Amino acid sequence: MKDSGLRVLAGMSVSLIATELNMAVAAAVAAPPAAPPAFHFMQIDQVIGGVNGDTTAQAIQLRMRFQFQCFFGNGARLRVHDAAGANPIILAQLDQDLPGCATGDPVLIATAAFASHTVPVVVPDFVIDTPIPESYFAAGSLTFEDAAGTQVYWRLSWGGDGYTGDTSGAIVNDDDGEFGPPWPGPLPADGLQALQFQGGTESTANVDDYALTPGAAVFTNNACERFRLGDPCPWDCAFVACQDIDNEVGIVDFLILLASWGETDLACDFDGGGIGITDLLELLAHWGPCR
Ligand SMILES: [Ca+2]
Ligand SMILES: [Ca+2]
Ligand SMILES: [Ca+2]
Repeated sequence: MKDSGLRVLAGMSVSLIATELNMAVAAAVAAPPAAPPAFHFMQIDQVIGGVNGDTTAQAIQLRMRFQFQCFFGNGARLRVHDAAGANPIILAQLDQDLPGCATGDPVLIATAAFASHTVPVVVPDFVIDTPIPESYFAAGSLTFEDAAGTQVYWRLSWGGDGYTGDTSGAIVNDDDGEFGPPWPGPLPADGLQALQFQGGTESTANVDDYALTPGAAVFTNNACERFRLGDPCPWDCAFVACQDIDNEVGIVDFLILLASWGETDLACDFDGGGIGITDLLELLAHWGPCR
């Protein structure tokens, strides 16, 4: 009886994988065919300007909107602009191809000081050499663009009416090329929350597309490793694909724990000795968002 129940649940997790594969295929079919493999179909997924007031600790996470968008060797960069859209500063040059190249794969760019705030210690894909100045926090604009700055592929502006600069960007990621109006608040820097993309697959307007994370943010690098700003949350142990990482102890973690019953050396084996009843009970006891 137990075994058949496990088989049903394991089957459910296989069907989740199948759903992921179908979505990946659908996304691949929907992808515009003309552009060569590059980095154009990219969104700014999550940003934090400081951690608990430490404004030297900054991180930006990108997300590939389609597959084959990991070819940064072609030359990309991140820039920030002040409240008037002027005085741009290059935060980071993204100048090497990355191995993770599927739809939804993340790219993590962080300052060296960000490492002292994450569990485990962050391993970013690229380093922010020059952080966003504090004077840009009230209102400003972050752009993901090619290395020459001739094309802005994604733009996140903040500060509401306090930002008076350019809000435009490429139509490959926003149908009308208008990424504004800006998100109304400042760039978050005083706590553990990040500004996170909430929209669909492409940009409509920053004001509608972004919100603060409900709790402490979790950042993910291109190797699918998670770095938390809050307390450790080992029960958020499983995902089918990198883009499933959700900072929540939920159904995916539950199903994969059951499907891996008895196995060792897996993340959901919290107390060692193979995945078993104590692991299951621990997971259930911590059900819900990681705090
Ligand atoms: Ca738009
Ligand atoms: Ca989870
Ligand atoms: Ca165990």
